[in-house]
Amino acid sequence: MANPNGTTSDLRAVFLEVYSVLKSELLNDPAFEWTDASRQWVERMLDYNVPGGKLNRGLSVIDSYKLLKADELTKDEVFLASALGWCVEWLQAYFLVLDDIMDNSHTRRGQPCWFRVPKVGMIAVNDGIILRNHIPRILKKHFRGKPYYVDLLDLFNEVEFQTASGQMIDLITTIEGEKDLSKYSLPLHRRIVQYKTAYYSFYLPVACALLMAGENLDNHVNVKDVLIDMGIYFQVQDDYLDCFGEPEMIGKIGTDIEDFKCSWLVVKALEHCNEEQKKILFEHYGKTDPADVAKIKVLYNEINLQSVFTEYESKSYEKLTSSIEAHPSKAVQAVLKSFLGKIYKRQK
Ligand code: GPP
Ligand code: MG
Ligand code: MG
Ligand code: MG
Repeated sequence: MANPNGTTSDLRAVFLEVYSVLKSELLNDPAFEWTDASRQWVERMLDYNVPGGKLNRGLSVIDSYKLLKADELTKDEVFLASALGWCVEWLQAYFLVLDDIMDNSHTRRGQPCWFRVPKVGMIAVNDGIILRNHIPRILKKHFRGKPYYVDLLDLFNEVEFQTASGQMIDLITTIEGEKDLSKYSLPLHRRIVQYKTAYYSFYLPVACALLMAGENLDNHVNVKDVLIDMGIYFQVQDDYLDCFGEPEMIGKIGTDIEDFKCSWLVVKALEHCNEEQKKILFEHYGKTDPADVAKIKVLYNEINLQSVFTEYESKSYEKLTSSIEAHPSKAVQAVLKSFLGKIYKRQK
């Protein structure tokens, strides 16, 4: 039976079973002399940070592989596609644990950010490193003999580099004493979100499926371009939800205004406001006092940013759909449409 995001609940259950297998392999990894306490720490850290999200990225690897194969998958193929899906989710967990420290966030997936859990604190930094190091261990155990093994390792390395580079631009625009709203523009926003979000969230899952299907990634540059545009649209939604989403729904409390982020909302606000409103933006954006944040939110409402976003959302959907339909392969079209269907008008 298909649920609203198009993934069968069966598939989700199978996917979660693979999580248990991978976790148990990592918890019994002979490369480390485990004590009960160390094993328990890693198990709790994994359960807290890896499986609790929407799992869209991970499940997309299996969905995409199925569409590319256009054939019933063997048990072995389902396991391998799931393992790759979990590598993407492990990467995401690693990024989120560290991103929440850097963004000084409070909650994630409806619970306190990992570094805010009592007794965790900055051990979370090392946990992030552990999460990151689990990926090549999973790949080595299950893909070492595959002809695409080296390409997989290279893909994860490249995408991690791209994400960290995007994160760096995201962060250095907010340095205390150098905050300058007049530097914020759509091209800067695009550059940040392309790197910090689009490669790992959109290109990576599909690239994993393509490699598993025996494809050469160099032959799929146009697929990559569409996925990058989809990832940019996804991060604009994330920026929008940071301010206008329901924390209970999105599982996190927004911090972009306080953090002086180059969010799509502030870029659009700069575009749409008059001189007086601009003064308010310059004076109150990037301050932690709730009274300052409230002034920014009032201004966003005055200039009707919600409808600017709705307009952007439908335009993006149209553009993405026509780029997808221009693709020669029906299987690839199906992969891209399935991905777009999962995120269009998302509320979380
Ligand atoms: C999303 O930014 C980007 C990431 C989570 C990538 C982090 C990269 C690292 C190298 C740590 P965001 O801060 O808007 O996400 P969220 O709103 O979920 O906190
Ligand atoms: Mg963040
Ligand atoms: Mg961030
Ligand atoms: Mg965000």
